[in-house]
Amino acid sequence: MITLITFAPAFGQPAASPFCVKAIWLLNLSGQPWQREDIADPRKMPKQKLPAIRVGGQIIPDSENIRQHLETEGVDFDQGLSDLEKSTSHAFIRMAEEHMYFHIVLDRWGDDTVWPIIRDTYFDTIPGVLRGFVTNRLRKACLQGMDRQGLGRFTPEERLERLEPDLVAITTRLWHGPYLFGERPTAADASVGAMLATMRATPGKTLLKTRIAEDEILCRYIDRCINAMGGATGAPVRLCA
Ligand SMILES: N[C@@H](CCC(=O)N[C@@H](CS)C(=O)NCC(=O)O)C(=O)O
Repeated sequence: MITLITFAPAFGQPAASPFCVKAIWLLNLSGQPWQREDIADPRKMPKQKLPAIRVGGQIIPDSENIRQHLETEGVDFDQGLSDLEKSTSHAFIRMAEEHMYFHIVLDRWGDDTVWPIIRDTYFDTIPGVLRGFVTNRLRKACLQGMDRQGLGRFTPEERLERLEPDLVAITTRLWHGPYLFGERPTAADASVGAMLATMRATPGKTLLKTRIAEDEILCRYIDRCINAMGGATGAPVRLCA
């Protein structure tokens, strides 16, 4: 059986990380039996990140590689999509994972009102006296990374403005169907839906969280994704052939 190595549930989501949520949703869509193993420290993982899966004694890191593994096992996440739709799907996934994701990082790690809640949720296994010291270093490194990436130099208002066209692109597709590519969730929904759900689940009242939480179309889409692909428990459901 596949074991998903993931961060623990947080803020009503099946995992703290949107990439772990995506992996959970892909596993649920695949119909394959799987179990989860929650860990707090990813440093022993091949890419020092989560998610990863353990399968047949091998560890496969990265949600994209997890998707590829499931596809080599015969799962078709994009069943019925044309080549044109598949190329658009690819672009949407990259938009979600290489742009929208960084807005989540800054919202959670950069906002002084949100950070204490994040710290005490993500790092609750670190004893109180050490927690501040360890997490201050981690936060500083994270925000330095975001500064180099560039988005960290934007104000929250500028970030929201930068994100808006992504949200418009998603909403435009949702005018045409319940999921990004029609009547059934596909791989793109696992990525895009997981990012939006994570934005909405962020504690506190940041500009980004409020923007998503007050958007009826996006909220209904997030709820559809959660209902179709696993919900807060990550309980497996069968949707793919
Ligand atoms: N490209 C990776 C990204 C995974 C990723 O960024 N995971 C983050 C959590 S959202 C992580 O494990 N961070 C821990 C760290 O960098 O120390 C995927 O698709 O799985």
